[in-house]
Amino acid sequence: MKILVLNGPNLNMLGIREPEIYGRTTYKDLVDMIGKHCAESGIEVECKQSNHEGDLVDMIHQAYFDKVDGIVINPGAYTHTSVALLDALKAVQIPTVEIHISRMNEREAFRQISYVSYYACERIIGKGIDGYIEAIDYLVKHV
Ligand code: CA2
Repeated sequence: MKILVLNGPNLNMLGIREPEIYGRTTYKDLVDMIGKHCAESGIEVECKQSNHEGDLVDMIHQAYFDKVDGIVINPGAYTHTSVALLDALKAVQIPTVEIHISRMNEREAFRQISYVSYYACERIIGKGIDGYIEAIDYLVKHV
């Protein structure tokens, strides 16, 4: 089983700013945690992050050519704006779990829309960084 974990804009800043919303775990800690969990579970995993919408689209396309079995995506702010990410996911037809660290449903009105949710087979919201592990395990169980 091969999984791609994709993080969008500003998530490279995890643990550095706004710890009251996103916690104190850094992006490197997150990648290490995911790597450890996947190694223990015999899952091949790659973690990628970009602050650029087109790069994220390219990474989703590449997942198709790399024969990735499942995608875990936190699109960051592109969650609320990007039809391009939704279309890329629809194009590659790879099972995808959407994850958000914060309880975005309880935040500003503009965070209530998620374009990616129109494709995602599961959504994990507000469970902190543990949500990434839950998302991976969901894919392992259902794909
Ligand atoms: O809760 C989430 O995971 C979000 O996807 C995070 C996005 C936000 O735009 C979404 O509404 C919800 C923002 C990511 C910003 O990450 C930062 C991390 C640390 C410091 C500053 C920003």
